[in-house]
Amino acid sequence: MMQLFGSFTSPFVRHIRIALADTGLAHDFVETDYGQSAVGSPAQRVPFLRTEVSGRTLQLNDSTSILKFIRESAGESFCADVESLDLYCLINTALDTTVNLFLLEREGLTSDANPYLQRQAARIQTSLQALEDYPWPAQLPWNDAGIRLACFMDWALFRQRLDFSNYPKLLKLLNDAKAQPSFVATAPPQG
Ligand SMILES: N[C@@H](CCC(=O)N[C@@H](CS)C(=O)NCC(=O)O)C(=O)O
Repeated sequence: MMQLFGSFTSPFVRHIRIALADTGLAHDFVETDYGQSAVGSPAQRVPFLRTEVSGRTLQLNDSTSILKFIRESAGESFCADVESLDLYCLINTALDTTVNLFLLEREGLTSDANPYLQRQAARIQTSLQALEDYPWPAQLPWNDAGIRLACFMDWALFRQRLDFSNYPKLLKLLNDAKAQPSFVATAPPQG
C-alpha cells in the first residue's frame, strides 16, 4: 500500500492529498512531524511517499515527483506542456519562498535588515503580480498549476502571511477552488 508521510498543515502535502482524493488511488496517510521527517527523508521535509514498484520499495522525497507519480499511476499527465510547467514552477517558487520566510521568522530571523531576505520577500510580490496578470481562463483550472495556486493562497491566509487585496483575480480563483470537494476536505485544521 502506498504510504504518504505528511502533516495536516503543509500546503505541499495538501496538494498531494487532493491528487490522491481526485484520482482515488488507495493509500495510507502517516502523520509526520519535523523530527520524523528528518529521519525518514534525506530532504528532511514533508511530503515524502513510499510505495512498492516491481517488488522494490520506491521512496519519493518531493511533492513534484510524487505528483508526477500519482498522475501517471492514474493514467493522467503532470504539467504536460512547457507553459503549464513554468506556471506551476512560478507558483511553487512563491510558495516555497513564503514557507521558508515563515519558518525563519518563527526562529526569530526577520526580513527587515538582511538583503537576501528582502529579495525573498520581493520575489513573492513580483510572482504574485505576474500570476495576477496571467491570462487565466474564467474559472480556476483544476490542474496541478491551479491546485498549487489554491493550496499556496489558502495556506498563506491560514498562517496570515500575505495580504492578497491587491490581487483580486487571484482571490477570485481561490474562491473557485472552494467548489472542489477535495479542496474543502483537505483544509488546514482551524483553532
Ligand atoms: N520542495 C518540497 C518542499 C516541502 C516543504 O517545504 N515542506 C515543509 C512543510 S510545509 C517542511 O517539511 N519543512 C521542514 C523544514 O524546512 O525543516 C516539496 O515540494 O515537497
